[in-house]
Amino acid sequence: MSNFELPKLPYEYDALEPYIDKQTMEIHYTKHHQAYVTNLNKALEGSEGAGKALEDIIKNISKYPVSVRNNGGGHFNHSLFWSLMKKNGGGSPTGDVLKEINSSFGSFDEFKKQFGAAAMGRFGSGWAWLIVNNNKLEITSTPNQDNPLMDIAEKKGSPILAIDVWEHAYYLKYQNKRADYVENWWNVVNWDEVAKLYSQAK
Ligand code: MN3
Repeated sequence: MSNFELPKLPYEYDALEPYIDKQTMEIHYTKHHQAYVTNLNKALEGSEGAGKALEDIIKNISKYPVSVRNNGGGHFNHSLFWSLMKKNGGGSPTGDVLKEINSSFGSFDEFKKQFGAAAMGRFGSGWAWLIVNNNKLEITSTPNQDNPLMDIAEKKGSPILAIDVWEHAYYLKYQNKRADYVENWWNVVNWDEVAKLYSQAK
């Protein structure tokens, strides 16, 4: 019996205003993320994967049906995404993360440009990622609810930063203007969480 649950949102629905509006946040969390959780549990019911840890399922996703890939990815990605944002977030990373961004991409501004380009370049629905791969930082993007931990990923690594570029993540406030959403999103990034994930991944 699989009983994955919606994790508690670490802030109020309006905490990321004005960059991410309350209504988008509430629908994204209570409807979209909840549906991934519900459908993941359904997809795993009575199967060999029932009872396994989510990360274990994700890392071996090629062995599972597409419903587990889509909904397991959706649950994993959104759980991570919520933690990567916070009220009064934004600014610049510090310490090891900043050092590594500077040495990998030249500067924080250049990193933002390349990460933004990955977010903009993902056609249709998907995600852009900053990952640690063999101790090095890399930017990648995935379609749908795939992620870089999946064994089917083009570029694999441990994600330490992610942006959801599905239209449901921004359409109510930004309509077709994904670039404005991506630009504003930097104001809510939780760099403390990125630093924590980085220290665990390297
Ligand atoms: Mn989403």
